[in-house]
Amino acid sequence: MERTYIMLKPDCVQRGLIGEVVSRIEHKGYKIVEMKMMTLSEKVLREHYAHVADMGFFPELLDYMMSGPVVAMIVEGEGVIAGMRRVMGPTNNFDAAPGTIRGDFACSTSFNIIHGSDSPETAEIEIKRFFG
Ligand code: IDP
Ligand code: MG
Repeated sequence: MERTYIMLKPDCVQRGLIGEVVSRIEHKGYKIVEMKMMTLSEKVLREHYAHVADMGFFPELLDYMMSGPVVAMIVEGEGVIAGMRRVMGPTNNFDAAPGTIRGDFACSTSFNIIHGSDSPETAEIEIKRFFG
């Protein structure tokens, strides 16, 4: 069965939205097969966000992602990688429609509640990165 890496970001935890977001994932019918709370190091974040390291918002992204603990998960289901991206909504805050997690809860494009792998290749790498 397909697996993806999902991470509830520090704003999700700080705003008391863990239950709400986990419940949406479960209600969709996906299965949470691993879950842990952790605080991320700058080293792992520089790897995880290497594709945006040249962007102006990168220093702010590092500070945000280290501002508190995250909840890391492996989520399993048919077509779960693309499916979770649809449940999450797109990166751009304005494009994230109501009914999606980001559309309902994200205040901005930077502070956007949740991460989900964007392809089978990245899912495999990210599951290894955060779960070994
Ligand atoms: P994704 O999280 O939807 O896959 P990516 O393009 O991989 O989006 O970007 C990683 C993270 O960097 C985003 O989730 C968001 O927190 C931050 N980010 C991306 N684009 C912007 C932007 O234009 N302004 C501020 N932060 C951004
Ligand atoms: Mg991404």
